[in-house]
Amino acid sequence: MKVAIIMGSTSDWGTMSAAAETLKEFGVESSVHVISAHRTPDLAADFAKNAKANGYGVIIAAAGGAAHLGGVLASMTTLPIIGVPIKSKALGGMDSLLSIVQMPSGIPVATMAIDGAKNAALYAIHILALNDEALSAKLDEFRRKQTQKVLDAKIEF
Ligand code: RP5
Repeated sequence: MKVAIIMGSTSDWGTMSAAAETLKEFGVESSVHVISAHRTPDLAADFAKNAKANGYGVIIAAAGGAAHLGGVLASMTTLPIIGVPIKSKALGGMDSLLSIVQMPSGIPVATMAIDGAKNAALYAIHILALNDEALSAKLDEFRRKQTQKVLDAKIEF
């Protein structure tokens, strides 16, 4: 299954390219879309309603400011939505974070850290790995290498 990376603006790509890179490293097919909940609401609805039928398994939704993109998409699909709050100019991303994390009961959106693009991709991979043993093995190997890197770290002083 594919992962959709949806961003509210092209200006989010500098942050979200890390998600695309991580998915690529794991061999997970993804596509990137600029869809805004407020600037292109019809497109947002169309994408969410057809995402499952179009072969997507997870949607990553990144937005800044009043970041309602993830919630809007989640209202129209039962695919898991992973929200990435983009660091905003005015409030440093706190507005984005709170807009995503405080979803009212009934329509969940998994919320990553501010600018947490890489973890969004990893979380999507975790979800897809539930039904994909080869992908699950890749995650194990990723963790093994990550652990080894910490164990090998030397502090020079
Ligand atoms: C949101 O507004 C986008 O997700 C972006 O993070 C923020 C600013 O967008 P631009 O004004 O840069 O297009 O919709």
